[in-house]
Amino acid sequence: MDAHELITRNAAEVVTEEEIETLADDPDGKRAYVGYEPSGVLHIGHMLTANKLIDLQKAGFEVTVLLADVHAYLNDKGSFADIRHTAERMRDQFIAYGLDESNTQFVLGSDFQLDDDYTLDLHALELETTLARAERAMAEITSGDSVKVSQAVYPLMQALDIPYLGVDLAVGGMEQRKVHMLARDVLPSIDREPPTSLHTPLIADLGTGRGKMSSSEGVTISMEDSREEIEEKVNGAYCPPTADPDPTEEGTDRENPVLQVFEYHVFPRFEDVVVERPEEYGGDLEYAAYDDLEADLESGELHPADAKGALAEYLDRLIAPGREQLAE
Ligand code: IYR
Repeated sequence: MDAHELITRNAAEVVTEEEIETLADDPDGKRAYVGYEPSGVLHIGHMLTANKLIDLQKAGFEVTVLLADVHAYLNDKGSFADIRHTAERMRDQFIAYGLDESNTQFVLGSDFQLDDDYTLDLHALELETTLARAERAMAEITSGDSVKVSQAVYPLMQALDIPYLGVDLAVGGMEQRKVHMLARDVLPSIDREPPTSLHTPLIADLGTGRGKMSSSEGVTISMEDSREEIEEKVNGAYCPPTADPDPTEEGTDRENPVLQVFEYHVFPRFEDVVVERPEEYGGDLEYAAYDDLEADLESGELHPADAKGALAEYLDRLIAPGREQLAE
């Protein structure tokens, strides 16, 4: 796989394609980052962008993980001391998950976001941005009904992180896209380059195939799950024998989360995926590419129950190192 393919595979969008091509052609010195609000333990949402960071490392990027403690504080995730503690635990889990330690820089937001220069630049961006625009940028990041001033400051700090970390590429889930668009618009006002960004798709809730999988509601997979819990969650997952279930007039309102997890979590991390089956049901199936597995599920060659059995096995393999790390 060439650098461009590694960078863009499984991305929902890149902004812009031309800028990504230039980065792909750049042989060295390129840097990418993702920021995470430290809260709870690593879950499947964090793992999706971490997979992209692993792709980017293979494509020659140096990677920064921002443990965004100040952002978590602004987003009402608890006391600053507790958030700090969670950030330390998260770092170890990312390494256990497979980020190349020699090529990953972990940075705490509070290491630079409280500096004088940063604060003055932040105030300059505040002058450039309407409250309505900041609020729109946060629509898919916060759930609270009443907007606090802290939530208006938050996206401007996220924009400012990009030049302060000196990165060429900002990575995040699709829910981050409006913050990155805001960054493109406002950073030139303080003589900074508009940043390039890449967004990963949102995965539907495992139980229903609707909405988005998150740790706060519905069924998700986290580093704390035991093998048995993973099996239970995957066995209960919504998995019709098609990738495109329940099309309605307005479009498709349900996804097949089992297939999505195969596509975005399993295939990027394993060369071959084996679905074990007893001889009497046709024996094991082996897949080198996601599309073949999807086609077999649609044709009926692969039964959803067998697909789920394999999914639980591979998820367990991905999670086991982090689970062991947490137990230490
Ligand atoms: N908004 C992210 C956290 C975050 C991301 C980046 I990229 C930053 O520079 C700072 C914070 C979230 O929703 O988790």
